[in-house]
Amino acid sequence: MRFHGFVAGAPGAGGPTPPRPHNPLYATALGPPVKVTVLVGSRSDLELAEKVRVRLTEFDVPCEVHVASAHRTPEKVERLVRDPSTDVFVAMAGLSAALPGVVAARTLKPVVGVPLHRGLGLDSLLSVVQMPPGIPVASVGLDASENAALLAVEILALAHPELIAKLERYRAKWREEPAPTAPAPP
Ligand code: AIR
Repeated sequence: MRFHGFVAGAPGAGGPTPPRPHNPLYATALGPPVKVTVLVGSRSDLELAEKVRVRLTEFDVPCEVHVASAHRTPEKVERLVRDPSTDVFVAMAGLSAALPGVVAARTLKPVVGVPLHRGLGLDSLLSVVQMPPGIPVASVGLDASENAALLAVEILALAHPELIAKLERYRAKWREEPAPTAPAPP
């Protein structure tokens, strides 16, 4: 499974997939280059985007972070969505969080949406989750940057099974019992 810059509604959509441009920057231990592109609606969201980037880096998954708002800089969003070297998008925004849905509307690649808790919480959560039929966004919980990164890795693992062992090791950490504490002195 690999998507090669296949953009919904783009000229040629539905026809043969164009070849993926080789970008040595993204050639990694994973073999064929992969890339996750993280979009955030504002500079004020960058801290959570950084958590996604750090987690992806632990999995050796290259990642780019861009500030691009569906409302303030829609042309930039459009341009980034058309990047043929992106495999999975993670889109994060607060308030009226249209960003994940707007990205999903312009691509057939998987989009992981992260509603950010900036206002009520419910505002961004519903904006990301309540997509109309036909344009799915895989939403994680409010501010759940960790899960967004892991979901992106799980999607990539479908085509890059070498990621599965890393995911298994990560899961195993959650099963580890805490080290027994020494009994309190009498
Ligand atoms: N936002 C930016 N453009 C559209 C939306 N929904 C979101 C950002 C941020 C919030 O508005 O994702 O979480 C507040 O942005 P700022 O720049 O005022 O801090």
